[in-house]
Amino acid sequence: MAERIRVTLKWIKILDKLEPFFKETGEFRFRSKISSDNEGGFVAETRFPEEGHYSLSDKPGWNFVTLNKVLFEGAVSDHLLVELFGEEVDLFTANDELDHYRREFRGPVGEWLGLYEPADEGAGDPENMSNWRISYTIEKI
Ligand SMILES: [Ca+2]
Ligand SMILES: [Ca+2]
Ligand SMILES: [Ca+2]
Repeated sequence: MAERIRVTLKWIKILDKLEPFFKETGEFRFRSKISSDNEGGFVAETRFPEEGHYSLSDKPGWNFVTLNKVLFEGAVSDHLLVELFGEEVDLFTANDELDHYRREFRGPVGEWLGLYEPADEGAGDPENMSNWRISYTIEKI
């Protein structure tokens, strides 16, 4: 049975600014890709910020961006794939990529509604990557 859900990205924390030591902040851009093979299959992509970049450091107080951004609203029945990409923009060399986040949900929607955060699954927590951390919710609407 299809259920309507909402995926909301709460925040992002940068652990490596991917810049030389003398540069205080990096120029970060992000992209989400929410997809499913349900309902005939779909892909919903969102870029943020819409223009420009976030200036973020990896120092406490400067490495955090509160987003509360809705990445997807729609119907699914038993499959959802959440992917997040981040890059730090460089002018004269290729942009630096943050780790690719990928988490796939299968089975009844009710089993995977909830809060996904970096510190609740021990070592290898998927939301706790080598160079960034994320937190998001999947809720029924
Ligand atoms: Ca860089
Ligand atoms: Ca840069
Ligand atoms: Ca987690």
